[in-house]
Amino acid sequence: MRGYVRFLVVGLILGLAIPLLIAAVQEKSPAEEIYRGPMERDEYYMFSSGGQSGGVFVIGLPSGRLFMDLPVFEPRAAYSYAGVGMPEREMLEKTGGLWGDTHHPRLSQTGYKADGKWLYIQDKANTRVGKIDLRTFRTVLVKKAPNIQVWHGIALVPDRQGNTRYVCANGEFEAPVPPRPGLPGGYAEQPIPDVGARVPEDWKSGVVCLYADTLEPAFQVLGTYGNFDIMDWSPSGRWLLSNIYNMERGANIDEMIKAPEDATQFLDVWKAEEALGAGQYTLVNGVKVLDPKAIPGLVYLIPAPRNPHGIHCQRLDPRLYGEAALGKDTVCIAAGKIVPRVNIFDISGERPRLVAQPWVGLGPLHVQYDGRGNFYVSLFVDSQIGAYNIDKAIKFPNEPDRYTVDKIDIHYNVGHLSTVMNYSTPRGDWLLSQNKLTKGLPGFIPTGPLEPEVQELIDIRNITADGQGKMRLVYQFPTPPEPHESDFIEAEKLAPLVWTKYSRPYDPDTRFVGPGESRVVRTGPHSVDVYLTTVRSRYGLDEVRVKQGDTVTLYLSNVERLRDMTHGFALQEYGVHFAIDPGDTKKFTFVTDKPGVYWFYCTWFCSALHMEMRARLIVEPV
Ligand code: CUK
Ligand code: CUA
Ligand code: CA
Repeated sequence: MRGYVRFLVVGLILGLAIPLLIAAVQEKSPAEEIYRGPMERDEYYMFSSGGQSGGVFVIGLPSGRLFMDLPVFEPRAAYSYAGVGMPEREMLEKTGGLWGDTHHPRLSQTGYKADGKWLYIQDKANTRVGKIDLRTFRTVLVKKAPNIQVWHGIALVPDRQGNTRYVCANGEFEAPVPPRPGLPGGYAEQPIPDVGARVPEDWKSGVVCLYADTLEPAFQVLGTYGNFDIMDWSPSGRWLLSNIYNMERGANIDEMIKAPEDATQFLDVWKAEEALGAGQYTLVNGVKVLDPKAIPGLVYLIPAPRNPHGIHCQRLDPRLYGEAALGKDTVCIAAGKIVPRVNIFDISGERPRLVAQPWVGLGPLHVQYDGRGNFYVSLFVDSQIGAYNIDKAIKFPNEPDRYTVDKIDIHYNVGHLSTVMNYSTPRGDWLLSQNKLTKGLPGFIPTGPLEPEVQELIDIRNITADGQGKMRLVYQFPTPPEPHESDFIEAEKLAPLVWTKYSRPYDPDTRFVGPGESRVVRTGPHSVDVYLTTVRSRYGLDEVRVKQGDTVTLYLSNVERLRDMTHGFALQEYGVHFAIDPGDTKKFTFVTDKPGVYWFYCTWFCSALHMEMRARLIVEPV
């Protein structure tokens, strides 16, 4: 009898334990990994540049769900951004225009970690940068960078405590500095030089750093030695790295790819700060410009693979970042578009040095890290991503079989690749392949000759610290054109910082209109101020009476207290449309040049009586 009980008990235990053991060993299916069901939140916010869309896509990872098409350099009525007559529009018009070409988003950091306060993104074409307040997900500042033409690479250089201090730019194209008034390029009095195959000797390109809070220029280091492309900062904040192509100074592609090598510039930020303190600068256009020839050790140029593109540094645990603790793990890797090799730089010493040049595959563009000792390279021509072990690549740079961990096919032609949290503390879980060409991908429904971009989510958790294991493609999701790169923050960190309602308007001169304060005030023979509230389901006035030829300044306050209770304001014939979030006040100016009666109405479906939420603008003829 006892034996029978024991048999039963053992049988029961085994019966329960074996399926559990099997479940624990079995990998989750891709669907289980990425699917977020109803009421299930993503683990990360991913901020992906919008490229030609001129803004930033806010995407949840790992699900790939698109949450917001955040406008920065383009107006967008849905988000009440930069409509005709609004102050944000003036900010855009003054700095270059109503479109952008955004490539590299970066999140501000406190103590070397993404802090969820600010997001920065450059506009390559118009040489400017936008600053986004992550409490409201709205662009609050746009500034043009001085003395350069075309802002490509970006870096957020921290102070010695790891707090974001500078937003630095690579000015890519050569131009006369300072730009002189008159003809484009500044040649008002002198003849315009015949550029031919070479750019003129005195045309410059280089680096400018702005203070991250105000976006006012801090210092600039210009050169006459090529085109400054991608940029990164070393974890300690000491080195600012720029990849430079076209050391040949060619003005056409044949010349630009002639020389066997180009260069990576290492700019010593701490030395730059010393030189600024010692007054070793000249003012150009009001900007403090440091001359690398006059300040020894300010920049080092190290030969890089021909026509390099990506330069990216490994970031590990922030506690290791103190200057003294910079160890052998401090590597930065540059990729060369034409040479199928990457340069591994060791930046732990007083001067950066090249330690290895391993072969990786065709068309290497960008490099990322998993924080466990491996690096990943996007191979545009091979349409692959390669994983390589850092230590082994340094020890055996001519034995790819020893340091290559794995390669995975992507679809197709990857540009950037992004490991989660790569610019703060890499998680080593997901790798995004941000592909350039979809080429009729079988799984995507066609959308005309232009297809959406495809992002591929790759599981890298199985790649070990000693360089073993396989990558696994788990998901493909479309994005509007054209993400270049992404930056990440934990959802649990950022979500609590996001405001549920506004506590102040964008424009500090804008006055909040409280409940019961709606009114029309004539301020002059041809000017009228209109104060108006919105709340479900009516505007504060049923009719607004003005005269033909009046300049109307409209202050519109949303007095709702409930998160997400946004209202709209669309006025036909006057081209007015904006949205207004809870607690916010919008200021808007227009001229009543057309007499008549115009209904204005709410464009956000806010209540069961949303259709009825409208009122009249009466423009009396004179
Ligand atoms: S660049 Cu787009 S693939 Cu502007 Cu970062 Cu390399
Ligand atoms: Cu307010 Cu619809
Ligand atoms: Ca070259």
